[in-house]
Amino acid sequence: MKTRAAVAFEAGKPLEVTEVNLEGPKAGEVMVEIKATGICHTDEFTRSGADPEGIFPAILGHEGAGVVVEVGPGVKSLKKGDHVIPLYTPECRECDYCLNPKTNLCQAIRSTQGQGLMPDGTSRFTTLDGDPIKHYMGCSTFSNYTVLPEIAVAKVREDAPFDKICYIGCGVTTGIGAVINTAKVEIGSRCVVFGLGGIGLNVIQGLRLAGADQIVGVDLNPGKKAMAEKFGMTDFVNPSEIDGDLVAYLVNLTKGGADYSFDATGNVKVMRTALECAHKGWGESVIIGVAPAGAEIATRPFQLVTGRVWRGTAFGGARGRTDVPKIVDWYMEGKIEIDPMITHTMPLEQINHGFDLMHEGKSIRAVVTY
Ligand code: NAD
Ligand code: AHE
Ligand code: ZN
Repeated sequence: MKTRAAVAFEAGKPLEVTEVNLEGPKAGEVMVEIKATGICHTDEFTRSGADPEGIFPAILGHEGAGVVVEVGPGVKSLKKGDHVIPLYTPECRECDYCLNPKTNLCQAIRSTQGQGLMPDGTSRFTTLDGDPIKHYMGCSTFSNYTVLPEIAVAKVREDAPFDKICYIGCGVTTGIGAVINTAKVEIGSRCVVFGLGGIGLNVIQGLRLAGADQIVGVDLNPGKKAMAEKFGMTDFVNPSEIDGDLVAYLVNLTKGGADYSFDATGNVKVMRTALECAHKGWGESVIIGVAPAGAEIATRPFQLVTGRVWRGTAFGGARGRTDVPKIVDWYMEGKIEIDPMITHTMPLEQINHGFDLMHEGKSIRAVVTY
């Protein structure tokens, strides 16, 4: 069949909205009509050419929601008409990783996924001239229709609005999960969040849920302050307005250092600051941001010798098929908020405008609806 998609033909170039061919689902796969997709900074990271795993041409997008329209042979857990969220971190429930409670990083299809292919080593997308187009993060939600492995699909309730719950496919789950699953923040904690974008705001919302006493937000863009306050930020710090050492300033503000700090910028210098503002003896710093090819983190080993812990999280430590439906329930029950963070909604034809808004610091989440 043919479908409309925004194709990344070359690194650093705008996406091209065009018709492409999509083959039907093979064994263990389903076809999903994507109804809405968010634009995450990771899509921009790959579009820009900074992603060491970036492959072109590809159909990007990994923060979607939609409806199953066809199931391939052998699919057991999904049927036509199911409402679903695609998962870039699948959950096969069988691999060594899924069987180990210490991780959510199912590896069942990671190697083909990283090559932009379905688990059988082929792509379902081609141009109208028949040239191959790669999948992205196993999702390719910047296409109106896409094909996904069954293990990379979370079934969700049918009364939840697609144009809001698409955000649970990455940003909401990553931010809240970093707090609840990865850091396991305790009531009364003092915390610092670097980067108040689509991920950082959800870290803040997670910290409020977890009962943190102090939630310091750090961002170079003062325009992010009001929204972060709405979600629970208690103190705002703009590094460009601080005289002297930012680490010392934050340690003083948190009365000795953060119990937990989070990087949601992808900047390795910020990651160092986040680690070093953590409390001596017990402070933990969680890296969420994704850094460009060649970038490396550094600190003095003494920072770790003296009790700080440096760790990272992917998809907020969530096991998608199990946890994503629960997060959709939290949203529908009013336990978490999503709507105010979706600052812009647009048709696929305007997707490049969504990327511009991210660059200009004007959006939290831009969502494309089909
Ligand atoms: P975003 O563009 O919405 O937000 C980034 C924020 O960081 C912006 O508000 C920006 O002003 C701020 N910022 C940039 N440089 C800064 C600096 N030096 N100091 C302070 N603030 C600074 O991006 P997002 O969608 O929230 O994504 C954030 C990061 O998280 C990206 O690197 C993205 O790739 C990554 N990410 C990781 C995961 C994961 O599973 N680990 C999931 C989603 C996103
Ligand atoms: N391809 C990049 C890595 C990108 C990365 O770390 N992705 C996160 C999800 S970001 C979602 O917005 C992730 O899930 N990582 C675990 C994994 O297996 O990719 C690179 O640097 O090579
Ligand atoms: Zn993302």
